[in-house]
Amino acid sequence: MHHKTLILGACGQIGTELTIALREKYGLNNVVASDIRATEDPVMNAGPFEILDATDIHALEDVIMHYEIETVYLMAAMLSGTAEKFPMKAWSLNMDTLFHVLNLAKDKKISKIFWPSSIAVFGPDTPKQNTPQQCIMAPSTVYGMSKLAGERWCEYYHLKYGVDVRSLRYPGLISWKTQPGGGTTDYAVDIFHKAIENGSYESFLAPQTTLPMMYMEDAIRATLSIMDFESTSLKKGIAYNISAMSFNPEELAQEIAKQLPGFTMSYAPDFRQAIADSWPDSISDLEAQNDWHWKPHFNMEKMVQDMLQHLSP
Ligand code: AKB
Repeated sequence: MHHKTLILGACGQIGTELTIALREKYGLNNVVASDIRATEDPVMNAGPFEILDATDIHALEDVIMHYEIETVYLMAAMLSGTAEKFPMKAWSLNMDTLFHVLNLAKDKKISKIFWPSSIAVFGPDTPKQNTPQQCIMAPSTVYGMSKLAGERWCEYYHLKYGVDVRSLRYPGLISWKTQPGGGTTDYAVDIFHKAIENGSYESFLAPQTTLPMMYMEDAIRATLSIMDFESTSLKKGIAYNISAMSFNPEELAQEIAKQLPGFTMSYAPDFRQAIADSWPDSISDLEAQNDWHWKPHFNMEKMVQDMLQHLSP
């Protein structure tokens, strides 16, 4: 079967691993990777790659028509830390690109969308522990507001126009292949690079700041699984909570030190502390378990082992 897929923001942290996974599954030529800048990365250039600004609807439509794209993964976005510095730019990037793909699906030019939401949809009044799928949200960050608004629009387009859009509320994602950029949970990736290079790390979040996290391998599996799942138990148009592990910088440092003796951590919280303080400590993914059988494979210990193994020289 000819199943053509386009990834927007393919060079980013999630986009890179999604490109690899989708090409393995559907074949190199059936998955078009795209990003705003050219890349020398052999991973991207192993199959079709397009330089594409996802805010440019005409360019986007041209690529979709040219390759006869059926499914779009919209991974281009500005994350929480950068969005606080450039609120208007973040809002237009995060919202315009979503409207473009939703409207293309409404006009039947594509048939399926994946759009990532985030734990950032929750805010300071949200229950902190085991946060349920539905509760008070009221995010206090620009990024969180764009994600919550995006969730509402996805549901609206699904109910009103029958658009097949699927979504997950990703926790902080930890990976070794590509570094994240501009997020509040980025410390949990940085720490591994610095631990291996220097044996020490200065955290921009305070020691007790607990946040929900997930290893990239699980996040990619969750993404492919929600996109493949075809049963009435799956609610389309809603963004599911998914969960794997929760820890704070001190606990992560202790686990790294167990596996990399001598590692030391210091703390210098910056503006991202306030963002992290507004997010839950842990997430309940009961609905994802029930509706499409979600289950993570990696806990913190297994994740640390795998990260150190892949990043160590
Ligand atoms: C961020 O920190 O902004 C992201 C997220 C939790 O969505 N990693």
